[in-house]
Amino acid sequence: MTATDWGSLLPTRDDRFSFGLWTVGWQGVDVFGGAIRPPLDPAEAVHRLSDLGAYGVTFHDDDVIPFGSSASERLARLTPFRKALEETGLVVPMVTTNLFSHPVFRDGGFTNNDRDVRRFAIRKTLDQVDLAAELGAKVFVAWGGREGAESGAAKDVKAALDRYREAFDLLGDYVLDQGYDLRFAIEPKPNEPRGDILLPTIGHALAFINELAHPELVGLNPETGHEEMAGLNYAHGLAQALWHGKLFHIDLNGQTGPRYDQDFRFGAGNARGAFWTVDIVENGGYEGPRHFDFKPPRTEDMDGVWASAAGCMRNYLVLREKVRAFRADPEVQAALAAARVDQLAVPTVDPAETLADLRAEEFDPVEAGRRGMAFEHLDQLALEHLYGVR
Ligand code: GLT
Ligand code: MN
Ligand code: MN
Repeated sequence: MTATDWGSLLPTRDDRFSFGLWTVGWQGVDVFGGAIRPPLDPAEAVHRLSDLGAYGVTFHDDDVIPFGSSASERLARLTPFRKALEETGLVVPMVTTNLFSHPVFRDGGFTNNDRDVRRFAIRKTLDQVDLAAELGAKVFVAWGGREGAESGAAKDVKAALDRYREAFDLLGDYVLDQGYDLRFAIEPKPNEPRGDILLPTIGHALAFINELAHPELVGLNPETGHEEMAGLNYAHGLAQALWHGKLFHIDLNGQTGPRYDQDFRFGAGNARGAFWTVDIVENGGYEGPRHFDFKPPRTEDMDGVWASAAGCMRNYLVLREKVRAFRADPEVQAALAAARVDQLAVPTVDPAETLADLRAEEFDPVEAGRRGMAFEHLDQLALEHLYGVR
């Protein structure tokens, strides 16, 4: 095996890296302080991301068209953005609606207690669905950041889920009526900005999708940090979403355990988790964009923002090399065999067998109980690839 030339590992369009406009455009407003960076023009973001090697940009309606814009203002904002896309060849693989920033969404959009707000949220989303179709986006993300509660009696959770389902059913009907080639991807998150958010994990969202009128139109957009905030294993969550055929999109970033939503650049935070994330994304059958949803820390000026964005892609590529080397390593293959990983693919009972056959089988649990699984050696090999000593 030839040694990797780490210096020449640069992102290309074929890697399909995409970024939300709200990521590099985040001005650093947080709970404790206001903006520390200037607003970023969407067209400039498109050019800078293109220069860095991205292939796509994604955005909320409000990221390009300020809330409350008239039809002429809308056009005036969209025209230079479209021009930047044409000039760079960047694509828009996904878009989404902002149903969380304006005060009107203080209690959420689709599940707001106020019916007029819910109706407004659906109208706002329909407008963005039309724009999605126009720009060729294939995925429409639904992050229900404000769909939730801080207190008990304030939210009838079962009624909220009825309204949530109603919204997705209406949106699904609309996409089918219009003949749009567009699917929805729910993005779970356990908390923040609400005390508790509805559809808090991948598992909750999967169960919810099964109750919809058009479940085939709705899948998931799991985010690294959102699963890890709940102490969950992101790579396992991705694997289960793939198993259900529901991994429509991904939000890659970095997080260090259960605490506030850190949105670090991808590869920062839980590096071991990031290794297994790249392994499942590359080898598990996911075919969508490698989308980064991170927040360049408030310490950074605009140079730091672009360094942080470049770091997301570079860390992905570095980990992809390490995952490939791990999978190709003959010692790893021997360790996988010793750990009997392949045996799990064999059905437990043959189709030709009966349960009577199964029950009649001789088995010595004492002897079988002495067998070690040899997982530690296998995991050590993975860590040595990750640490760069193999
Ligand atoms: C917001 C949130 C993200 C979501 C975005 C899509 S907006 O920044 O923190 O996780 O993916 O609405
Ligand atoms: Mn996200
Ligand atoms: Mn996040």
